[in-house]
Amino acid sequence: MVNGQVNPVLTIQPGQVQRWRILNASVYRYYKISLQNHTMYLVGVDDSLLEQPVPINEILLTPGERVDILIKADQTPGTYALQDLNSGITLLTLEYSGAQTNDQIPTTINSEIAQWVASLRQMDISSLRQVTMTLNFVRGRGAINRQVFDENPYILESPVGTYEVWTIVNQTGMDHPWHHHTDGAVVIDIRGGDPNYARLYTSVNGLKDTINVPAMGSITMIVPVLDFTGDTVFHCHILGHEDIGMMGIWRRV
Ligand SMILES: [Cu+2]
Repeated sequence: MVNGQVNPVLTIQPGQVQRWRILNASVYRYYKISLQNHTMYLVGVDDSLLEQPVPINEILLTPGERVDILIKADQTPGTYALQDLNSGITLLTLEYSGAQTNDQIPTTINSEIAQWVASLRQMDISSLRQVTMTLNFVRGRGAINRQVFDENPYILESPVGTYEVWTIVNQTGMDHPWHHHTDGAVVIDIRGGDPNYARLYTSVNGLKDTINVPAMGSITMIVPVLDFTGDTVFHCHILGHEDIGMMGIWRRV
């Protein structure tokens, strides 16, 4: 369903550009989204806008991930399917309708955050605190560093005003969408899984808080710990895994 409806129709004027903000609000489904005959222009990720639109033909969206994309109605007027390539299901139908117009895809998004993220990618990470966290199943429960949340939660204490490098290692045979609250992170390495996903998110200058950790693979990110003291959480965003304990406490001191 999209906005609570099965295959709704969305109209677009010929020549019009629309901005779509897409959230995967499913409990566990992974979508690989593609719009028939149309290029999608990625302009935003979970927590920030990019410096310029990135043309893509498909994008993996795991539970909790968000993307902002631009769509231009530059094809023969008709109807086109927004598809999930994983299941073959049509999620939404785009229908050309109304008067011709001629919107342009902007060449720059001009995000100050993107410039800041670009500078973070230049950091000497060897001088930063390195943290490794593992995702596991233990006795049928979910765990981080083999600790189940409601039994004995793993607690990571991070000083506010610092940057840390986190590596999340998936020690299970299935993917898990990692999610942490508060500050978004700069993804610098993804091992395993969809190579397009890894290439995209290790290169775009955006802040992410939900990143797929491939089965038996890993992700590494620079985490700014800049605002807010207190306790928050990180967890797998497959809700069934979070519910059985694949969650930890992030204590910001
Ligand atoms: Cu999971």
